[in-house]
Amino acid sequence: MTEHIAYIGLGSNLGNPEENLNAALAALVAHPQIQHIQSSSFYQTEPLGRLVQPQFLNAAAKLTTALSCRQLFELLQETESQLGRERNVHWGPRTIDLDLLFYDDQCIDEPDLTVPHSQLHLRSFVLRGLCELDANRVHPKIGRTVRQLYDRLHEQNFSLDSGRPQLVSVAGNIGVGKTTLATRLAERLKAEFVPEKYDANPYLSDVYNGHEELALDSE
Ligand code: A4P
Ligand code: MG
Repeated sequence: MTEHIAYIGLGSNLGNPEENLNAALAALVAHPQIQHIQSSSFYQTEPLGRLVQPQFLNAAAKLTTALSCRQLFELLQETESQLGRERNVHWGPRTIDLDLLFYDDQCIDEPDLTVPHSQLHLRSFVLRGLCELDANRVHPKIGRTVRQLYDRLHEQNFSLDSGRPQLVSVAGNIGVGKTTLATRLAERLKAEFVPEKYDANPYLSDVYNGHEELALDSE
């Protein structure tokens, strides 16, 4: 029997969140094909999302299982339903949310299932628990440890709006109009314009003084 290691994220902000997280862990450990489950501490977090809603209680858990990734995902969804989760408001308050964060080092991209969880690297409320469990675990797509991912967020959470570009980098030869293009894009997209800091670039003056071999470094 092949054993797999999976990590899940738990969240609740309705009813008694502590009881809800405990009930979810108990339901999972009671499953015959889940051998072992280890939970992080439970910690309170500010809600990410557009709605005014109560604070969340979040945690992460590590488990060993013979279930396939898809079977485990289905078990998480069943467990959510058993614990009274109703899917009505996207990102709204919920009795329990169980997200599949990692399943071994598998990368899965299917219409209803993305593993590693597509937003985990943007969420302190997920990474904090992962750090408690296994700070040196490397995200198989990003190639950074969960500790590195957590530290760079400074306790914040971010969301990706897939309908908008997140970062547009404008690169090109000197004098072709990069600054003009970037300024206009920033206005049009209501984005922040981050100009290159010319005076902090140690190579530029050398390039202008004829050291063409440093042109790449200057970029
Ligand atoms: N889905 C795809 N991949 C996965 C995966 N690896 N694990 C799909 C779990 N689900 C996955 O999830 C929406 C769809 O994601 C599912 O149909 C599933 O096929 P959902 O749980 O039905 O709906 P949702 O939870 O409202 O949406 P979503 O996008 O999963 O929200 P999140 O990402 O779970 O965020 N703030 C704090 N502080 N703490 C929280 O725990 N949670 C959320 C919900 C928002 N703000 C929060 C917290
Ligand atoms: Mg979810």
